[in-house]
Amino acid sequence: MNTTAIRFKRLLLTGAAGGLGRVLRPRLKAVCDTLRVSDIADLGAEAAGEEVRQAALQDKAAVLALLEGVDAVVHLGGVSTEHSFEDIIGPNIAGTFHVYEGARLHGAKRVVFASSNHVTGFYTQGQTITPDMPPRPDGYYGLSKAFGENLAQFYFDRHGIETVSVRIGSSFPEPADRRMLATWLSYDDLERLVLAALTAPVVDHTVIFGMSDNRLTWWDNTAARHVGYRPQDSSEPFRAAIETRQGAIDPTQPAARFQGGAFVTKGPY
Ligand code: 15L
Repeated sequence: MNTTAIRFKRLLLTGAAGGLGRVLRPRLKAVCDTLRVSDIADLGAEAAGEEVRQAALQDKAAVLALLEGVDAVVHLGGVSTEHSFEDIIGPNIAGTFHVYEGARLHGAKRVVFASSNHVTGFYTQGQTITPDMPPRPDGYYGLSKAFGENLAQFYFDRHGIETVSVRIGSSFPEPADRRMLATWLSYDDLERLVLAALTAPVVDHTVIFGMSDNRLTWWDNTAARHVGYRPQDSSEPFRAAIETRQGAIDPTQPAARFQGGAFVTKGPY
């Protein structure tokens, strides 16, 4: 479904073996001569036009080498749900630093950073928020993503590396519950968003929400327009089935009160 004419010489996709990495791998391959894919997990066979590089994000030398000869990075890698701080610090804190250091040393000009709605998970579902409101992380995972956004700002201000930090909502084949009626991001819209973020002429450091054109929303995504992202999907066609399946929910429960849903009480602590 990609229609962009712009082709990159070499893109790097981190976290390529993860849920969204597997979705984006073939779609990004279509817009570049070479797609370098990386993950700590097995990446399978190297397809034509791919370079497969297994690496741990906490391994600085390995990550710096990943950035060699790369035009732009789609950084999805790292721990993607709530874990102990000790489990998160290596991949998400040190790892994201290594990606930016690699970009700086090897001249990569732009990063699309997979941030998360859990940066602002402690805003209530009754609020509409904008990306410039203060972070209210709902756990160590959300905190690590807030750190990544700050890192992106720093590397833009100090080194001119541009980033679109995408606070991804819930990107799955379909919205699975009532919360995801607001947070859902279809895979096709994910692709549209990442391509827009890679190809917009100027982005500085922009923070946007990764959401489809959902009728119910807690996020003012005006900032996404200047990146050129126009979502085309919506959670609305799934509403009736979700409401029948899930029934009524108790609005006093934290998972129903806060935007981060069940994440606000998750964790090994
Ligand atoms: C995330 O950041 C997670 O990576 C994903 O697994 C989902 O749980 C999503 O947030 C969500 O909030 O639904």
